[in-house]
Amino acid sequence: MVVSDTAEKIKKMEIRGAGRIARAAVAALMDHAASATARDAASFRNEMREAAALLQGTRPTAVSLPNAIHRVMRSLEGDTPTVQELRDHFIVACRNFISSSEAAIERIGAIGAGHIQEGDTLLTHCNSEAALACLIAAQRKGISFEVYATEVRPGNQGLLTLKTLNEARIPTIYIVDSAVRSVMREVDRVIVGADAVTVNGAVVNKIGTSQIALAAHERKVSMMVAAETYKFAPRTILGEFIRIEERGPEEVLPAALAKKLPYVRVKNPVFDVTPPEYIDLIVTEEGAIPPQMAYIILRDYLGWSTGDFGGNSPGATENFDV
Ligand code: RI2
Repeated sequence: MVVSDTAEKIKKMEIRGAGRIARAAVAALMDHAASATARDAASFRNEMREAAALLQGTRPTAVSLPNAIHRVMRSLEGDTPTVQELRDHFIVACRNFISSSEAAIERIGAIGAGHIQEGDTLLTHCNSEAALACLIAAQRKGISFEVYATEVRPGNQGLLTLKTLNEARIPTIYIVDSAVRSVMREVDRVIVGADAVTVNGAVVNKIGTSQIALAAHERKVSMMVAAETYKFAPRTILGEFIRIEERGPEEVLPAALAKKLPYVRVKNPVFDVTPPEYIDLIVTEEGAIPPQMAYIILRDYLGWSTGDFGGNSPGATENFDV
């Protein structure tokens, strides 16, 4: 797909979910590389940087997006004599990212399923392929359980979750977002995805997640997060915050109605931050960790340290919006 089309679809949330947008962006860069017209390595790198910047600017919160772009853009570093070699190298890096991202979901599913027990009642929020992979893998292991799935105002991503759970024949109860605390007494564990994980183990996920975590904490219900390691945010090592995306008011209040209410204004933050104290476990493809181990993932598995942020390499990290 053309880069600008993919960028538009990510912006409009026709392509959504932190993992999916990362793979879609990398797939678009791969197509772009295949059809790039540049005749020398320097212009090829520039062409790819422009495309990467367009994709990276689409949604500010999901760290999977800049992390994925950075990972493939890194393959353009070094001395590669011809455009063809550079292109081949880049395409291999893109394919590797996409397949490792898919393998991570499988692995998270297998690890997460080990934390689901016979007869459990779970609760999930929004539509996370990593969280759903855990539920589907548990179902395949023959464990019986049921799931509360939230509606997820204003985007209604809960409907996507219902469809997936129904296809997997997992008994599911659909609730409005505000019913979470009422049903928490029946819940054994909460499982959600993540758009970003900070160095101190805080989890940024769909708005409402932190309220769910509070309600779970109150009743000592276990809170599990399923997240690929490329959702861990390197620049939080420097103390930077994750920018929380705010989307348009019309997603919450129809424009025609808003016109009749001149004293009313809408605030529409689409993510919130759950502090590590309210999280029991983060299931990654490298294993299930307590949130306090997030720094170890960034340092030992992803190889980031505070000294990594000064350079101006292709896919430069200075554009990371985290
Ligand atoms: P996976 C989604 O964001 C949700 O917040 C979801 O929990 C998270 O990405 C992770 O999803 P949005 O794109 O990567 O719906 O696990 O705003 O699919």
